[in-house]
Amino acid sequence: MSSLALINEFLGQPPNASSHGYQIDHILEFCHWFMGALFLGWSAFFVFVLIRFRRGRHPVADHRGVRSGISTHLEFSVVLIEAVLLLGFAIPLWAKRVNQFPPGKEALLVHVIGQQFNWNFHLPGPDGQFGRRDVSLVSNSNPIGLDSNDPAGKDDIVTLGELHVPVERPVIIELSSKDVIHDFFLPDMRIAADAIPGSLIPMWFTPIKTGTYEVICGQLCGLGHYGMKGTLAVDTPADYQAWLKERAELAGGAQSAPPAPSPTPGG
Ligand SMILES: [Cu+2]
Repeated sequence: MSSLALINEFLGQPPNASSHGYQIDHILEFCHWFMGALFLGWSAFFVFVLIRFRRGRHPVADHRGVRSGISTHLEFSVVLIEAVLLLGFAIPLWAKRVNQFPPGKEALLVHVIGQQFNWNFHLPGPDGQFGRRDVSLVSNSNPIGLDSNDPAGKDDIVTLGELHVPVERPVIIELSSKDVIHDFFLPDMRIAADAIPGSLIPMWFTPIKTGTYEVICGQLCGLGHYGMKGTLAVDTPADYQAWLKERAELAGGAQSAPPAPSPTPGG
């Protein structure tokens, strides 16, 4: 077992399935080995000090203090390694992940809307345009408040708890919440971000392995938090097209069906 697989096992992390995930894994791995070395080093130093300055040998404390420069050198090396971690790994990774989004044309844009205790996914459909959403239209049958009078929204795909994306294509997520703070967490893709009511939070990843992955809420958001789960299906391009077609047919079927009775305002 490689040391990286060992750390993943130790942290209970699933194998990485995104293009940037190995960078996260490597920094986690490095930090754990570094902290392990610090722990052993400082523990050994502690034991050494207990013995070296025991009462039997130094019955009276003196005021001269430490003469050797060894602790200064040790402290300096720790600061140096931490500076390398921060400047060499953490800041470049952050800059790449947070400031450099893939070009919009290349990526698949998805709206993710959290609510107690579900994830709603909103895709623009074949026309590539999102329909208008209005909070006053939110109901049990219309969980994201999609405006049925907006032509851009006619072919939109709205799913509850299940998101499909094609493999090897960047996915940009625009995250929001209808009620409280949630956290959209895709452990296999090594991304997570808080969904904050009133804010649109962008995040992105590129899935590199097909399969079905878990979507979880990473922020305690109420009594049903434990059940706030969904699935992310990473499909081959052909499977993804088939899924889109299936959803479009479903949406078409729903449109030809008689409209569901809606509560009359003030009634
Ligand atoms: Cu939640």
